[in-house]
Amino acid sequence: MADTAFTNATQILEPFKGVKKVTIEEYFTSGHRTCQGCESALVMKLMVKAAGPRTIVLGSTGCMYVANTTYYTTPWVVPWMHTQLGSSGSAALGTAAGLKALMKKGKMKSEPINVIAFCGDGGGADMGLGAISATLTHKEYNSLILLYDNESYANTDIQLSGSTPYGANTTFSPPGSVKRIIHTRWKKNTAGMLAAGHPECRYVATVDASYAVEMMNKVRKALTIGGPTFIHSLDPCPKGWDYDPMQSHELGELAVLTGLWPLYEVENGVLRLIGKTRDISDGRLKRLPMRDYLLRQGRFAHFTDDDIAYFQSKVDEMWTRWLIPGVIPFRQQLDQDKPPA
Ligand SMILES: Cc1ncc(C[n+]2csc(CCOP(=O)(O)OP(=O)(O)O)c2C)c(N)n1
Ligand code: SF4
Ligand SMILES: [Mg+2]
Repeated sequence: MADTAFTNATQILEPFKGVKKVTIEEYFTSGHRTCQGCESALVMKLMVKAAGPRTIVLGSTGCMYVANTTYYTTPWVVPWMHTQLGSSGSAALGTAAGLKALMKKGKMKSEPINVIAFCGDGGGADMGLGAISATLTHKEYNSLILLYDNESYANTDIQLSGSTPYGANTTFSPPGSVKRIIHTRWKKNTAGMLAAGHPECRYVATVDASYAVEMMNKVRKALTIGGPTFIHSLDPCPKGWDYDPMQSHELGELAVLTGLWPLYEVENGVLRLIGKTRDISDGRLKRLPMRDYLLRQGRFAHFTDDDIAYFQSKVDEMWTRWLIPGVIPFRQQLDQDKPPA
């Protein structure tokens, strides 16, 4: 529920109780030029559908800016503004503060208006991380930052970002005959980091558009709860991940079913695992092998069995050794870790 004690009013957006209850109005329509099968475009559509018409959308440079505002065309029905690549956090905070000031001075009607700023993984998890962090410390302003993560700087032709998975073939990490794996770093844990480090932020969640109703309900909850909130979405990208566009939905599901992309929300400091992720955690569902996920994508086509085994072992580690499986990576020291006396 919205807490109006320290924020300007938020809209009360009740969750959609099943797909048949989802509203039919669209606020991200035709007129965009994203690739066929682009999950990030679907995320935009679901995000603003969940938010409704009294919404301002701000977006940093990247595919979801460029392909959605080609000259003379745009799919946005709600007010929309572009902001600089690393500035989704600043844009969210500035807009929320501006609205609040105008309403306070009586220069604009006092009413709840959703402020959503989106960013890509390059713009959000790398370049704009500082601005997002700052925004998440200002509990007096309502805004949602949604990071759509296609795991590369896609708009400039698939350069690797801090969110690119281990070993993936990107234009900055092409596999060669001498060195097969160029990108050797594990993906940054952005949502876990932001949830753990921002005590004033009341809501952080991970989403996946293959679970669309759940995703929209998390957007609705974030906007209702008030203060600064953050949602991280994993988005299959046919161009960057190199697969047939018709597999986008299935790949999104596989990311969750393999345990690679845990779905959770942290609300007022309480963690809740969601859906299939909770089933995995409670032992009702066995994680699918990473092989199924990796070998459907051209960006991992150079992987040997050893590479797949390594990737699998790192995902297993997330589930067996992390302090909170899939969410908080460090763990307490165990007796066997201690060096011999
Ligand atoms: C300060 C700055 N540096 C570089 C660029 C060039 N640039 C435009 S879009 C983009 C990629 C952004 O990647 P990401 O945020 O992941 O969004 P995506 O393109 O993947 O949707 C880059 C590097 C820019 N616009 N501004
Ligand atoms: S490159 Fe990827 S994120 Fe960009 S429009 Fe195409 S599918 Fe979408
Ligand atoms: Mg990206």
